[in-house]
Amino acid sequence: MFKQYLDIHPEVKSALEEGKPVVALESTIISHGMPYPENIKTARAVEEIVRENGAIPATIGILNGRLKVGLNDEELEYMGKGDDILKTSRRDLPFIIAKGLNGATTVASTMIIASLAGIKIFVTGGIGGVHREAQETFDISADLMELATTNVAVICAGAKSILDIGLTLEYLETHGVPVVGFGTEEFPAFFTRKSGFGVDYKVDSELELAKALKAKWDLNLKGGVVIGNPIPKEYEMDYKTITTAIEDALKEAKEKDIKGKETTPFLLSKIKAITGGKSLASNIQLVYNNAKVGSKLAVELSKLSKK
Ligand code: PSU
Ligand code: MN
Repeated sequence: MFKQYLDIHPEVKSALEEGKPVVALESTIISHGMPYPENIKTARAVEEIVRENGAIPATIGILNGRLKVGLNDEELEYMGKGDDILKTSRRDLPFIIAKGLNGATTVASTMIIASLAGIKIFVTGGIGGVHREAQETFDISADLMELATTNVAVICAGAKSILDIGLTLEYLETHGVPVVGFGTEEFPAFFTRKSGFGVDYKVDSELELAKALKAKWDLNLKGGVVIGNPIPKEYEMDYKTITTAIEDALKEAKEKDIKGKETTPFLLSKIKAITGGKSLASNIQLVYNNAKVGSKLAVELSKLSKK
């Protein structure tokens, strides 16, 4: 039934049929998270890193209402360049399809589409979460609900402190979503390795992670896992610089009354402008680092699944 909406790239399709490791990648980070042309350059490099580490990349997005699992060169370019690419989360999917529109998928909708295609591992930069002052605004990303229900593991560099990281972790705990640190006891804060908040489990190898994922899903414990992989030290941002930038961005968002789906893209582009592009360089590097871990994890998981 759902297959009629999916266009799975032939290379991805045969990899999935043969039980080879496949890694899903999102497109909101391309269309709304980074400027052109760095976005496309990064997206291509990430796909290359996935290949170098033994897996097949499947960048997910929506073109003319079709759910694309794996984009060709031209399609990827359009995701980064087109001016009619709508940020698409769970609630938007049916309408983007019905209207035949173009959509960039968020963590939530990428998880949904990956899961429909049979992909278990998804690499991105950062997840959405509970925004600061959510007590007043009710702004909680649909990414969190998705993690509670959809069986896909998300490798990220943690959550940006544009969010209330503490409340984000509480929400995940309530919904039974494990939060894991890859080689760390502390949940990373995207631009920095530390957030001041601990993880549920520190895991030191991709194999150990793969075993935990297999056990979770063998036991029918539905939902995803958040794997926090800290940005490499050499690309980490100065704590004070990034904290000030985030605070300034939040202040401006409030003044301009930015709301709903515009909030996250607004904050991301403000932070980039305030840091003079430094944050973009870090952002790119942390995604590369996540692609490495995610691909190795996909390789281990596919080996375990064959046993
Ligand atoms: N956080 C980042 N970079 C991003 C996003 C979040 O550091 O690009 C994107 C992801 O696609 C994520 C989405 O799923 O923003 C969350 O948006 P919202 O807060 O509106 O749910
Ligand atoms: Mn929101």
